[in-house]
Amino acid sequence: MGNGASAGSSSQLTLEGGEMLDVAKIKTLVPELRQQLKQKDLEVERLQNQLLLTKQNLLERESELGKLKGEVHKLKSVLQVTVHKDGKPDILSIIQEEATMAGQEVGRMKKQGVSGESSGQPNIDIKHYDKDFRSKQLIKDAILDNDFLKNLDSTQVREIVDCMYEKQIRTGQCIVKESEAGQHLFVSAAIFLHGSPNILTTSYDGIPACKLGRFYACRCSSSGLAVTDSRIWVLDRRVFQAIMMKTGLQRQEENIRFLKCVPLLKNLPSPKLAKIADVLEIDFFHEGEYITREGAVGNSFFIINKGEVRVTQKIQGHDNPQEVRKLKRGDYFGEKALLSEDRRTANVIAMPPGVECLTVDRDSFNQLIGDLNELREKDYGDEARGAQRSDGSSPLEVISPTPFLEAEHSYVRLEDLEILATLGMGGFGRVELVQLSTDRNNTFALKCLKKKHIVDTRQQEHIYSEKRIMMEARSPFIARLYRTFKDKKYVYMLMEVCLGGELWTILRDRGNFDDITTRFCVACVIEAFEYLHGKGIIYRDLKPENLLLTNQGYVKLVDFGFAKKIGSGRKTWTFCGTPEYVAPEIILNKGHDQAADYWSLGILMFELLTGSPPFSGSDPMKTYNIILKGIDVIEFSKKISRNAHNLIKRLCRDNPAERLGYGKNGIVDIKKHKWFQGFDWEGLKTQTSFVPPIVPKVKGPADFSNFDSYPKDIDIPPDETSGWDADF
Ligand code: 6J7
Repeated sequence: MGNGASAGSSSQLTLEGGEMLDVAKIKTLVPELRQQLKQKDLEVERLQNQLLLTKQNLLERESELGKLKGEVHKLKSVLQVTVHKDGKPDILSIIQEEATMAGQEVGRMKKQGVSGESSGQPNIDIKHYDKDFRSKQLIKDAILDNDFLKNLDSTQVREIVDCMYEKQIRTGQCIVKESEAGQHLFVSAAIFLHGSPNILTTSYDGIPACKLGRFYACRCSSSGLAVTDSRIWVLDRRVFQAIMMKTGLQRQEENIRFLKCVPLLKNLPSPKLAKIADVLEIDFFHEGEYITREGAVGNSFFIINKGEVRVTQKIQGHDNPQEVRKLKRGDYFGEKALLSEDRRTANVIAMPPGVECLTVDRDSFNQLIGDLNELREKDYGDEARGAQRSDGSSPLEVISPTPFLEAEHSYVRLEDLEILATLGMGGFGRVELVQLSTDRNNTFALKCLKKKHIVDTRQQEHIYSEKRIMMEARSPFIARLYRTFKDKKYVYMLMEVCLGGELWTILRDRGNFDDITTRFCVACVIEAFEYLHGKGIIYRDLKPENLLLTNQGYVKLVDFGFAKKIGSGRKTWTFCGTPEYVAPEIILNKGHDQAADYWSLGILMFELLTGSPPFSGSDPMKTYNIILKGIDVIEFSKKISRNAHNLIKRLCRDNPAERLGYGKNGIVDIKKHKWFQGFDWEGLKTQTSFVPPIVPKVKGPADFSNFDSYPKDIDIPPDETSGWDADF
């Protein structure tokens, strides 16, 4: 009996409050009470189940909340990069940007890099297909009518025309599948295409913009459906790349071959000749035409490729200019106005049947040729008429530091690492802050790359290149890579951690940086570039997202996924970079080199000073179109000082060879620019006498508070066991 009741007489029970209960009556109640108890038990069970469900629901909600937080962060970021010139966010751009990004990689909020497959030299058979004159003309017209392709030279256009093959399509056949990355270029003649109403609504005799978008390895949201049986001309993307590469190399080789025959230049080292070959323009002059006119302002230097010229001058005692000499193939002229005068000192006139000259403009001349002694000491015998000499200075060579390799942190094993937080994430995987279980003060950044994603996006070669370059790099302005691991699902990179956070996050929170902060950040990047370029490496993915702050506030370059060792005077053709930051020669597939990094330096300056990059469209194709219009059409905000404006323009020249940094002094020319006047380069290099403009608060080796928070990883990638990573 419980505490609350006592036995009264034999047939009665007395409850605590004095209430009397008849035992016989109770006995009759027992089954009913049992039944009630059972029901209560069932109810408890039901409630417990409900509680469990709610808990599960709660967990799901928590995970959703995490995702939502990511989305909010993403939207915030997109807002930052799509703010219009009037300072107001462009909602349409945001939506489109979202759509574009969603098409490429869910969950990314920062500017995202794109890359063609890392195939290196495409080993492709360039096959020609017979076609009649009308078809050839049709394809050619379509090419010349396209904003991108019209920039190609005639040899390239001819090759493309010859390599296109015919394909029959049936009514209703989908020409471009929604999910297909751009593998083909189509020229559709009198074919009616329709797809999503905003892009393909009408007939095309040329290349629809979206097809070209696919061609440039980005996606778009439209499909092309044939509404009648018809024919299209097709070019495989890899053949296009091979053509661009072959013709680019051929042109460069031809120019170099010729330059080697020019007595003035024949002793120059090959990398220098390659650079000169890059800047050459070919100009044709009809017989009798004045190529230079005495007394006129002159800005070009000429080398005769075909034909002959007459040189005449005003001579005292003669009414008319007198001929002083003739020049032939391989001879040059026009240096005097560039060296000491800005006016021409003689007339140079084309002789019959006309003359073809290789022309170099003033900037390129000064950077690449102007220091040659032969030019500076040239004496035409007309000193009495005021010709002057000027002194030259010897070019500064960039000395590449010897790599110092050491097996630092080689003792660390993957299983000794404990994850503390996520520092960054993307489609590739995540970067985790990890600590050594045996020494908690020892923290690292562990980049975990999904092998399946690497294989799907054909980035194997880039990953190896990233490893090679980062393992060897020893610069205070480049994050260290200590060692790598791999398992069935991931490859891992164990890297130095920079707990000051991403420059991108700080820029997002502050809106823009002042001149001093920007100068400091750009200077750190220049130091990193000087180191890399000295080793023949191009970086190709500069943007605030790839710059981290150390605890002291110095800037380090991270993410070498697109970096490549090309050597000196060489070019590469793989499409690489982040749309807003890619240089025109990359878009146009002309072959690119270190000069593409100088372009991106100008873009970085602009973005840091204003908060958004100068060239930005609602999708990558629009961005590329804006880039091709050039920096001159971009409005510069008042936030950009006069000197900064000047430097940006000199870095963002359309012609790579004209960019500051590409000349004979290399990157030193950038360091000497007025915007850097008084800047303590030595102090920066040694990281001693310098107080960085942003000194982050970092409480300890495990303090990740300077990074945004990321949702937990719920996506477990499948195993990838093809073996491509055997040597990783
Ligand atoms: Br070729 C040649 N011969 C002469 C000459 O006798 N006197 C001068 N002043 N110039 C000569 N030239 C070339 C020289 O490269 O003609 C070019 C006219 O333009 C001159 O350079 P420029 O003064 O820039």
